[in-house]
Amino acid sequence: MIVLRNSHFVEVRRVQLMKVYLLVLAFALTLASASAQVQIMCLGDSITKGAVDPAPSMSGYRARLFELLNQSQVKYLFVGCTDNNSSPAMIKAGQQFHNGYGSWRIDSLRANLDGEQQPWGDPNMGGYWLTGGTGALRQPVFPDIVLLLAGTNDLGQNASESVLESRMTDLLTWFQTNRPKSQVFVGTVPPRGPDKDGHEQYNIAVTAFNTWLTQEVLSLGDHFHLVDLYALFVDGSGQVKGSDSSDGIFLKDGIHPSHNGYVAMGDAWFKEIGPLLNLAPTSASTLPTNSGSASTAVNKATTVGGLQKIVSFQDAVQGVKLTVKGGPTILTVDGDYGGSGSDEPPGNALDGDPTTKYFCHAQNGTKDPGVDTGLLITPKIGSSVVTGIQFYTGNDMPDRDPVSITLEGSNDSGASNEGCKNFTLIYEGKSGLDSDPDRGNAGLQINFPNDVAYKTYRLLITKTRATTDATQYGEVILLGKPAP
Ligand SMILES: [Ca+2]
Repeated sequence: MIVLRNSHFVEVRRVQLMKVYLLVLAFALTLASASAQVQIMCLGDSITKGAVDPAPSMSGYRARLFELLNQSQVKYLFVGCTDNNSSPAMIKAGQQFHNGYGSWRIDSLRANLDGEQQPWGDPNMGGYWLTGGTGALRQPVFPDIVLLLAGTNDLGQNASESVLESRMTDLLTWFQTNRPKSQVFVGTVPPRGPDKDGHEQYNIAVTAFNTWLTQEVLSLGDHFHLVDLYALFVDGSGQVKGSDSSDGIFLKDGIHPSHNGYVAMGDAWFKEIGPLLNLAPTSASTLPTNSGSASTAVNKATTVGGLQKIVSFQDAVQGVKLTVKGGPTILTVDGDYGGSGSDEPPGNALDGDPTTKYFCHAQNGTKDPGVDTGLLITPKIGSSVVTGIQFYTGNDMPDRDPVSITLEGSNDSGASNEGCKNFTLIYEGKSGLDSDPDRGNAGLQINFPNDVAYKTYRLLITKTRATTDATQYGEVILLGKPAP
């Protein structure tokens, strides 16, 4: 009996290895003729594999990405160790490979980058997906672009916040350390719903995870990029879309996207990797890195935590000082801001670059320096309903971080003039920087109730972390939706 089981195991193993060998051989041959191609690895679970509807959404978002990449005429190659759920067109074009495995968690994906673990569900095709090895009959892979979507199964198994975060940090830092030239695009995890029991708790957890993930991705530097996939599946008020959604984007079985949902995901990935591909020269090995800093990720993200960015570098912005909620505006002048002269002006808070800060040391003599200063912003997108805010810290001096704020709105045509006090309080409270996220990083996203649309916003700092010489912040992002 034991012998039979062993021989059966050996036979299974031999067949598996042969399958892997043939797969790798095909892969290697493709690579040999395609050294100038940008290598793209789709990495994740069943959503990456493409479930639950074989047609027309067979291959999930990969099918749409395949279509868009072909239209772009960029030379590319999907790389990975499995080819299941790939469409006949993808197979014909040699673009069937990926690393999407049904039911897999973040830690199981991580374990197979440089080792082998077959936890459950889809087979892992021998592990060592990135590092290769004789046991796996596989050469090391150096993808130029990694599209990572993981966490759905961890969240589904009720992993705690700390476990989720530690698993994801482990996976992302593996790429940072071992594939430092790869550009890693990380998707926020879609919600569940809307029609099954237990989704409410899951969606609270997924929102918390995505908020953390946003900060984590930005903190890892310019090779890491956030792609907000969660946002695709919620409506303007943050509710998970149902099968009656007007754009056909919803979660068909409560977990996996509908056909239109997969198409939207393909569009979202393509939109984010496009700028890199357009810049890509003929050799993938010299794929340029982003210049600047984490700023690229901030610039390119148009949604954060499911809400749309209302502000941008194109907005009209002025500094404010000696101003309290409900009171008249006093505008700053050159000399009220800037470390030396006026080199750190109000616009630095909206330029999409966390490394450039707005530094304001105006003071009224009775309160801490920097308190009662702020910004007057008229967003270019026009009237909007703001329901969230997020700060990025400056490059130094944590004591200068704003920790308490007020946000007011106005539709007065003179709202940007000195002396205007026709403002309505929208939010008063914490800035999201109570816990210092370290320098140049995002604080917590603060959400608040509001259903009134305004054209101009007045942000005032009411408390800094400690008494010091000024207040400063790298970025401030107002979140919400354009007025209907
Ligand atoms: Ca800035």
